[in-house]
Amino acid sequence: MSTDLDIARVEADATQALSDASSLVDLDEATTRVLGKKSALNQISQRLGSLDPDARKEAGQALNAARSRVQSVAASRRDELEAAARAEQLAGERLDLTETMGRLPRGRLNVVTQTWERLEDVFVAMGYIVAEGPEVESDWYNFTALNLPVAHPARSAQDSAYLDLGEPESVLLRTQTSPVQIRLMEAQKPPIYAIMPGRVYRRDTPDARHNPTFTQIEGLVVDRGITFGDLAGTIEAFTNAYFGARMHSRLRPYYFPFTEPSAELEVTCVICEGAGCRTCSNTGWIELGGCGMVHPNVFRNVGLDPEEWSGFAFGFGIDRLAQVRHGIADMRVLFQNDVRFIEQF
Ligand code: 2NM
Repeated sequence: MSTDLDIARVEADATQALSDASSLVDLDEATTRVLGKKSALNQISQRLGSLDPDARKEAGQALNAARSRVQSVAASRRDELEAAARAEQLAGERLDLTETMGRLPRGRLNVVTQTWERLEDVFVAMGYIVAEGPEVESDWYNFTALNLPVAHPARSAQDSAYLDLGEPESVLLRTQTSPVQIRLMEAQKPPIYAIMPGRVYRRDTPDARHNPTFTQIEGLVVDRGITFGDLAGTIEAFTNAYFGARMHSRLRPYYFPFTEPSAELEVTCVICEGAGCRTCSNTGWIELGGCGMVHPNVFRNVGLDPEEWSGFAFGFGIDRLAQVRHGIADMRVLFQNDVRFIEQF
């Protein structure tokens, strides 16, 4: 029998059958047919036993070589068909979104939120953590712990929004984010390097420079040996990081019950860069907030020894900062949700 010829023909037929398979199901069938138990290749293999040893060896090698070539044809045809099936599946699952694109206007963050996030970035880069706390506060956290005397005008129902809860005038919407600092000092031992951004509430009549609800960012540092120089340096570093290296800060004596000494915090006018203009009333400086060294009574109120720890705190309005930075004449537009305004940022 002419085994060589048989092998060559069977291999050619098998290769053809595999190449002709046009789907994975076809290919499975063809593979069983050309490589399985009842395949022509297998039948030749069974017939080898009747050959004499030399011829058997030679034909056996030829048969094995042919089988492995057929196997690799089957494998590469499988790769091709699988890739084609995957491409077809992806094409079928494709969603046509062209109708929605360009039609739904893209939303954006309010300019106050953008300012808030930029401020967080600047302080986080300086190693500060961001702390948050409740907006409904007790008289203790909002005033008493901060060394505000019982008769302080800020406590009056005229300035603060008290809730009809518990004892009269004992629960209110926080008027500043400082209560978060009290909570932080109670909760963790110094060193503390933290900022507290958040919404605060005062009973103001809205005008160009005031909203009864506004956002504030305060900072607190408590460590050993912190000085007023550290405070001034930190404020200057912040001013350079946020406004740019050409802008500077200055501190002017002021009074807050929770800090001693206290200072008003001003930065170079962003409009005229210090030359003097209407926005800065010709002073070259814009008032942003306040700061000071944490009052010893505040430390005592949270159980810290003022002989061991010292620190500084600062606070400024986020809305005011956005107003100054973007030259917004009237603050009320920040919350009127007029898209013509919102779209500009
Ligand atoms: C400001 C200005 C100055 C302040 C002080 C404290 C605390 F808790 F350490 F006493 N918190 N915040 C502070 C000091 C806030 O905002 C204009």
